[in-house]
Amino acid sequence: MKTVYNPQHAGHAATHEFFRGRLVPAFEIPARADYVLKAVQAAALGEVLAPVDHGLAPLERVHAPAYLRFLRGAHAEWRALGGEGDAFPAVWPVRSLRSDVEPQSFAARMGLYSMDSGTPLTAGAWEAAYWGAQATLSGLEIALGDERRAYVLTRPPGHHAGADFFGGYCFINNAAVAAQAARDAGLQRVAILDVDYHHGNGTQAIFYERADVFYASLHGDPQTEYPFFLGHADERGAGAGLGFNANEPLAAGSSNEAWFAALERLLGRLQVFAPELLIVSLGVDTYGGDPISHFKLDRPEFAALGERLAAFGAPRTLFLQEGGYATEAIGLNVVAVLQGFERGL
Ligand code: OKP
Ligand code: ZN
Repeated sequence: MKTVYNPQHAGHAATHEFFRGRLVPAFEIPARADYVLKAVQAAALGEVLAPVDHGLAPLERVHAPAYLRFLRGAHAEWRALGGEGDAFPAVWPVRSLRSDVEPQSFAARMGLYSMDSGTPLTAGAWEAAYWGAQATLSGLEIALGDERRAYVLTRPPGHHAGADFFGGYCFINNAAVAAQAARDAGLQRVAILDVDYHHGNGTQAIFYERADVFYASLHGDPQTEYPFFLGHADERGAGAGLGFNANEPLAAGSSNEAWFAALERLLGRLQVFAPELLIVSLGVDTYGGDPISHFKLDRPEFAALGERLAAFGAPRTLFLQEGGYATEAIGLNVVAVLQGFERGL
């Protein structure tokens, strides 16, 4: 399988993030992608390619242009105000406050365009996220061609980012950009299977009222796990999209048996949908050793996941890197999935 690697990820390098009101060492760090790249090369998974620039238009198909404009200039604005280091939001337009007027204040716009304080907006965030989306579009082209599959190695992740907000370490929703670009390329039915420990609230929200993109996710129950405010089992889509969203929340600490049973339920739903392209939001924070998550998958389970996805038999499959914070283990866990997939083909 070919890998498209986003080298610009390294410019997004937060040292700290907010957690329980304190600055703690950041979890979403450049070393994550470095370890995966090393593992991909050591396993001789296949060619590693650089992203091709597809411009801003495919991002604007998913994200509000005003949000993208803000994001691109945000860190420069922060610096111009005398800000040092990374920028963090601190105030949000919650219920009864207005979010239809863009305030002048930078602090206010940080809140308008975000969902949490746990996502440092670094000097390199825009370039990293922009080129991550370009790597995603480049991977999509490979998957839509003779290869039929590809892996996109990028960070920051994307699945928490909504049409007009960042959060959960995410700025641009790569899975959504890929799904929309596939639709624009003429595919009729696209499925996104999100196996990251966390529910992909951004991806779900972007396609919630659409029948052409099926979002399916198994994740830590939002009653106790981030992102807390979305990802429940009763979220099945709305309007034309009713029946095209499926969530399998699992209690923190759930067994591997429970995890694979939930995976089977989702794949059963997707089999009926018969997608022409399967996009896998591949977070490996389901690993037993992950420092911020509470499932128990290990190498054999990651390999079994890959094999199962091959057996699913989608005509085309695009793997996108999402979470995974046991830094040194991420590479081996990701490669286990991808090699399992290749074996299962
Ligand atoms: C992003 B992805 C831990 C706080 C957790 C957000 C988690 C985002 C996970 N200090 N905050 O889904 O892997
Ligand atoms: Zn995650």
